[in-house]
Amino acid sequence: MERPIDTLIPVLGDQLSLDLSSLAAADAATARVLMMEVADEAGYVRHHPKKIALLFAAMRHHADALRAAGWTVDYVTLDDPENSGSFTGEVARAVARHDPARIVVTEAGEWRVMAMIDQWQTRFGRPVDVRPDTRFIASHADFDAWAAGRKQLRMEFFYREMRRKTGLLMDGDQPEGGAWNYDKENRKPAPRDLMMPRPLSFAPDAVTREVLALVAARFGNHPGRLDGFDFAVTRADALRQQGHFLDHALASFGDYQDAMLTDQPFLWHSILSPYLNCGLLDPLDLCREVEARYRAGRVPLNAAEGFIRQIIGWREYVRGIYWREGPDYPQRNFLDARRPLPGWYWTGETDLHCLAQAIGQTLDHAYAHHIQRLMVTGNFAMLIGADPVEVQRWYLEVYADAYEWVEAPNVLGMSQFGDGGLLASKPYASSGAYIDRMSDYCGHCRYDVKQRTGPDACPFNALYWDFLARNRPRLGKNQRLAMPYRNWDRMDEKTQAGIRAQAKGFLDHLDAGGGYS
Ligand code: FAD
Ligand code: DLZ
Ligand code: SF4
Repeated sequence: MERPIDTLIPVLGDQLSLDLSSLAAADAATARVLMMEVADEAGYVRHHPKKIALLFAAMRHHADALRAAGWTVDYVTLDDPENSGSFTGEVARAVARHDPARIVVTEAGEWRVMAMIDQWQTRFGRPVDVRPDTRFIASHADFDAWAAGRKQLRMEFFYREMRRKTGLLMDGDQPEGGAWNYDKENRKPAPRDLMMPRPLSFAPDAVTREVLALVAARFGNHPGRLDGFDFAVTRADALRQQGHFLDHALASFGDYQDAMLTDQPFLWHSILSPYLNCGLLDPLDLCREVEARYRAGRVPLNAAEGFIRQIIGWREYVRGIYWREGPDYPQRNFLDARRPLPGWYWTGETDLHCLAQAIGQTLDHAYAHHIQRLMVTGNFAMLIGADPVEVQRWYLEVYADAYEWVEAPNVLGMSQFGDGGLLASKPYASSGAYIDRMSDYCGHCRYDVKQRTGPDACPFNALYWDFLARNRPRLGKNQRLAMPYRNWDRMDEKTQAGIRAQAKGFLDHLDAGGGYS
């Protein structure tokens, strides 16, 4: 006789791990796992079709993995005629089906979904046990304890705590090699003639092909290309991509971390964030593998340290900030920026070559690497004064790795300075010179990166100075901007007026719907 179900375990689309805390708190013999493709999640922003396909295909394969591990899974597909379209609606139907004594769920990755879960106990009249997400290294309490009483929450100091906590790249209580951070060695422009690794390509199986047909039919009008979908959708394949990165790209990851090259979207990056964020890969396991390669003498310290810092430093830190700052954090707008994003952010049709590259690759692959996100699309959006809520929505839509906990601090805090300096000590604003130094983009561009004014001048140049000038009341006292403000003050009035007129001409053109295309 079948035993009654005592525990319902909703497993969300970014919780695709067999080591999930909710599973650890239940007995497979008397629990029912609930996985659900729901219209609300797929539609709360216009996610890139590749992102939805990744999630649905990975969810369907994960349901099989759970079954193979002994769990019984109710899986609700998007096209199930009974599908209510929401997490709460599907939990309600599962409660009605199984009448479980309790619900156990791993905490959600964002405030929006936590607000839903918080209502379940009252709504369903039974205990709801919300377990911490143990896939992260720092718990909320760890982060709050670190942050308490500090005037500034700088990533670097948090990162050192995480090194100590995990023991990664430690030599006793000292950092391996004598320094905590080798970032200075990680700023080389990429040479074109080196053999560049490409991420592995995974041919869709029958399950994934069914998802692709569903996504094409339901979300084909979302921005981004679905064709060419070749993400890993199982843990085994995600581990293959991890191994491929460790073997072929990690050694150069540090050196070329900030580099950009025309028609080379991936360079020496890992392309692992979509898998880390949905649960197919484990961040700490990955870091231990990276350390092992360093200890075996297979990769240099600047590469291993640089990579580990991104995961146990930045990734954990932005999550800590997101939960600490509360649900209103994404609404902040320190620079009072109100301009809509240009329509060509959704098409890539612009003659600013750097933006055409970063946006085009994003629409093709649901991926761009960090410096493209920060110093091209993010920098440009901040320089033109784009509304940070709109900028965040764009990032949340177009990247396969985007979930609010990681997207919002990166976009609002790091890239738009929308939190006024909580996360970044100064705005990541730059003229065309930075892009020219770190890429080959400017050589392919119709604009001249050396000119500030005139019809061929690189738009970033005038926009950069105009950004500083118009935001002086808010930024003028920032010590880290003292030098650029001094340089601006050294220019004569006529030069300043020419630059500002150039920027105004460009912004007027954007406001009139001009695409520079
Ligand atoms: P690699 O360059 O190989 O780095 C290794 C890993 O480090 C990544 O997989 C990621 O897990 C982690 N990592 C690196 N930098 C960060 C960071 N700043 N914050 C968190 N994790 C980091 N990352 C996301 O996962 N989701 C997002 O929605 C997202 N939005 C971003 C928006 C902006 C404006 C910026 C500037 C950065 C954003 N990032 C985001 C961080 C970073 O750009 C991506 O994690 C990275 O590009 C993913 O590609 P990769 O796996 O090849 O990374
Ligand atoms: C991103 C996403 C999408 C597109 N669709 C689903 C879905 O149908 N079902 C699901 O469980 N999860 C989905 N997700 C991921 C969720 O949005 C993610 O689990 C929450 O953001 C966590 O707070
Ligand atoms: Fe971008 Fe300016 Fe370089 Fe063109 S010249 S690629 S617009 S930075």
